Order: sequence, then structure tokens, then C-alpha cells
Amino acid sequence: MGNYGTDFSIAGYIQGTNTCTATITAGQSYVDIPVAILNDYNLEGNENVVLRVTGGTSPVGNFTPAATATANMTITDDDDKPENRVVSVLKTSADGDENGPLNGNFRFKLPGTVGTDLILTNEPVTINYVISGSAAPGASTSETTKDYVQLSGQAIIPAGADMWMCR
Ligand SMILES: [Ca+2]
Ligand SMILES: [Ca+2]
Ligand SMILES: [Ca+2]
Repeated sequence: MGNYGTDFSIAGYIQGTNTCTATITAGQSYVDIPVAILNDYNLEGNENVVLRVTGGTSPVGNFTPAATATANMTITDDDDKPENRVVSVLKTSADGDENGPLNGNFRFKLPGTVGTDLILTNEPVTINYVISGSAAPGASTSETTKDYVQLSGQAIIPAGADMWMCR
């Protein structure tokens, strides 16, 4: 289900309550409730907004919900497409150095740029990768005949994130 404030906003919403009020003015038979759809960058699949009438009041009496007092609206997600299901890797630190030693950092990242169109996951994404190069991995920092501590070959971008640091 879509979240108020991030996926949509709705007229008459009472903050923090999941409830809204609307007024059918005198002499009218209905009131419209606009739903403003918000364009996020979450790769989330389609969502929906469901409204259910819980009742009504007027100076002369109360109103009860009709037998069909629920309506459902789908929000189509425009982020869940093949070009957004792409992972890149980049070096985000200086090169490593035995003197110190100075550790390095790789980052696995979804497409887009911070502040504009950065894609975020709605669920954890497991990244598989292979490691090569002339340096030899060791089991731990105490294995001083090796070049760097072994990387696992698997990383997880957690839900709601755009990247994972591979330190
Ligand atoms: Ca959304
Ligand atoms: Ca979007
Ligand atoms: Ca989206």
C-alpha cells in the first residue's frame, strides 16, 4: 500500500491518523477528494490507495456507510523497469596502501544521481560479484603473507538504500 506523504497526498488528511474528512456542501450530492500522486524514485512496484467511508454527520442527523463504502486506486510505479534494475561498481576511496595500512572502498550502486533521480530499493538486493587481480586475499588481518583481507563475493543493498559499501 502507498504511504501518505511519500507516494501520495490527499485533501483533508488528518496527520498521523490515516483518516480524512470532507464536506458535502448544502444543496450538493457529492464532494471530490483529489489525490496528488508523488513521483518518488523508489523501485517498489505498483501501490494502491484505498478509501473506506466510516460515516458522516450533519446538523440534522448522522450518515452510515453504504454497502460498498470502499474504493481502490492503483499508483503505477514508473521506476520498476529494466534500465533501473542495473548495478554498477566503483572505487570510492583512494587506492590502498600497505603503509598504515590505508584501506580502500568499493561501492555497488543503483542508477541515478543524488538529489535528482537516484533509484532506491524497496527491498534488500543481494549483489553477487567475482574478485580478480594480482593481489592475493588472506583469511584475516593477521595473515601477513597475503595482500588484503578476503571479500565475501556477496553484498546486500538494504531496503531503502541506493548503495552498499564494500570495505
Ligand atoms: Ca511510490
Ligand atoms: Ca518515479
Ligand atoms: Ca516509485
